[in-house]
Amino acid sequence: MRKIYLGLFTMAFFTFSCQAQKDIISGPADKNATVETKNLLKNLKKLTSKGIMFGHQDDLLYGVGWQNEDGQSDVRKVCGDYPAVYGWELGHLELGDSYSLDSVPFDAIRQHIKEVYARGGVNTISWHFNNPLTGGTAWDNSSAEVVKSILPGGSKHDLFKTWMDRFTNFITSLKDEKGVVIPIIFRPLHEHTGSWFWWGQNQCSTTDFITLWHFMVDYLRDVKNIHNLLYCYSASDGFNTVAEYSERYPGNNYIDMVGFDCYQNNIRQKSSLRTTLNQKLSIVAGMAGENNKIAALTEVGFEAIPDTIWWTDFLWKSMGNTGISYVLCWRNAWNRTNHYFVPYPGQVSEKDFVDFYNLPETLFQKDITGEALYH
Ligand code: BMA
Repeated sequence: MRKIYLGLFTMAFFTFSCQAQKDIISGPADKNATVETKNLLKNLKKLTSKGIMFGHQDDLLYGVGWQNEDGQSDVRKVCGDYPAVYGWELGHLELGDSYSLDSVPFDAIRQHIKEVYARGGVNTISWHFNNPLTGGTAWDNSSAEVVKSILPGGSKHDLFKTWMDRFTNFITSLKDEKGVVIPIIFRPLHEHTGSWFWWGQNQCSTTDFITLWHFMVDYLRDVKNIHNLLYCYSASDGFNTVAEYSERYPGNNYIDMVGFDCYQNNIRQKSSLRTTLNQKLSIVAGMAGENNKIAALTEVGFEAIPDTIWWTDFLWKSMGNTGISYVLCWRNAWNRTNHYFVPYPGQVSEKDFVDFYNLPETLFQKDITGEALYH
């Protein structure tokens, strides 16, 4: 009997200490998140049993051959429905500019975020902010001192706080007509496992990266009282194990979603990439499940989509069985030749995109309208 008690006690202790170590939480990382933000997280989790939401960067702002036309969307032109998820990019907001690094007025982004929220879609934000130490772009990876310089005590800390304040002003301006602040999936410091941005793997230590993440969340959440953000940890695809993927994970109290970005670069790569993408998504979805988080393919694409069956034969086959929440394809630039990642009418993968749209488990706006994600 004593042995049984001892065994039970050990098991209970073990379970407890594992949980304590992982600090599994049920709601958002922000305990004071608004009701709508809490509901969004809860409903996103629920929705993973139904399918994978389709997302597109800058979908309503411009597309191939057009720019700034009300109600327009390349996704809608091709399949008759809007995406379920929209990515928006805030690079240069930190400078106080009124146009983003992609020449988009921030006012237009704000307007579209409101429009998406009003019809029950999901908004996510990335931020290619400039290099605060050198004054270069986000891609200026010339110095390994940048992250340190913006941490408390660093020479650029005050400057960085002014950037966070500008971000705060933008985020608090995202309100519906009743004054409800709109929930946003915030995906800062993305692709940090690569070394092409100033916050990348070779540009800062693990400790400094995590300290920066903590500073940003603490500042927004506890100092600025921002409570409409879900925080997304989004690596690049250069990892092979969960340990590599999680090396700079800021902890369960600082993260709501986990994902990574992955691009196909040539036709020959297709079958090997399909296999590895599926494996990596399974790793991340498994890690999300264990930590009570949601997983996503936060950026994906094959520039100019030269593969006529890319959607059903590559994308769906790589992710269909992984239980992720959403997939986001990158933008269809109007001012950069062949820089597009979803089809437009007449594009070679158009028909296959419609087949992808018609799969019961791909979710677009019409599939999620009834889900009332914010309620
Ligand atoms: C990149 C490209 C760039 C763009 C940047 C930020 O992948 O699309 O043209 O400036 O994203 O949106």
